[in-house]
Amino acid sequence: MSTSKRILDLDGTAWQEHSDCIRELRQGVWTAVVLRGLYSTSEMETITQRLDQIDAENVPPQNWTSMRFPESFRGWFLGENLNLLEDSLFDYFDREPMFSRNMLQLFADIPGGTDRIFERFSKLDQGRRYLAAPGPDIDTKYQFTTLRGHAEGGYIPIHCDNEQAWRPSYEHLLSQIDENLFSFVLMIGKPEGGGNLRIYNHRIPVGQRSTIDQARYSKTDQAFMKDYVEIDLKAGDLVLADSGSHPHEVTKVIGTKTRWTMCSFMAEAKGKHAVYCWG
Ligand SMILES: O=C(O)CCC(=O)C(=O)O
Ligand SMILES: [Fe+2]
Repeated sequence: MSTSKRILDLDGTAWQEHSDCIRELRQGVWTAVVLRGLYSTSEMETITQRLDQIDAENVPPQNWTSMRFPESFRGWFLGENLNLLEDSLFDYFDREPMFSRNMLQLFADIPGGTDRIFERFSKLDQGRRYLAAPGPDIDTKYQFTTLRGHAEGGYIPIHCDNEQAWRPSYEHLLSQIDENLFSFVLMIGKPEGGGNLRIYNHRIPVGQRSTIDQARYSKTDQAFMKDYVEIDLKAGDLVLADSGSHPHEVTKVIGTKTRWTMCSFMAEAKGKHAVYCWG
């Protein structure tokens, strides 16, 4: 089936008819589920202004930890991306409370704040709870998301998120979760052009790859490169993607407006009672 037929695009209250669509996404029925207008344009304008303001100060703000994508991607994070962390996760969990406070403050006057996202997911996943993945010690947890900025010319090259599970920083998390990762992207600030999530119509199930090299090699198979869909999100729209198994990328940002997104990786908890999130 073509990829565009495997995108579930839900406007308005249509999501109410799909209380099982995230399980379907995990099972490969859908490549992606799009939730239109989860936040209003004006709510996202407010957040964009705050993020641009943080950026304009041109020094990593004292209270936010920030990281950079590899230089050529022209992107950066507020909060810490697990994929780019060292295996020891030194101090990472100590910084989580500050990250959560910053997120609360950023969304302070937006009704429901970021809980709006996880409450909606819960309703689309038969009531399963969505929460930050628990850390190795009692009372610790993973940072539940990251905010990302991409400047003009910024992009993310083709990859599958399941590859990330080979990184040493996942050692503890992997003992808590099912092996198939999925993710969401909320468009906060839409660039003038480009910056679309492009998903290829090709699924590489977890069991099919036993090493990161195999995963990388499969991306060089040109057969699937012409068959893809680009998800065009407006500010306030969100996409859930089977990004663990589907090769995907972010197309180059056009124009000087920063592409601002919020993005979490997710997986079912072992035991399947909940879904764990991290940034
Ligand atoms: O920003 C996006 O649209 C996708 C991000 C992504 O693929 C990733 O961070 O793994
Ligand atoms: Fe990804």
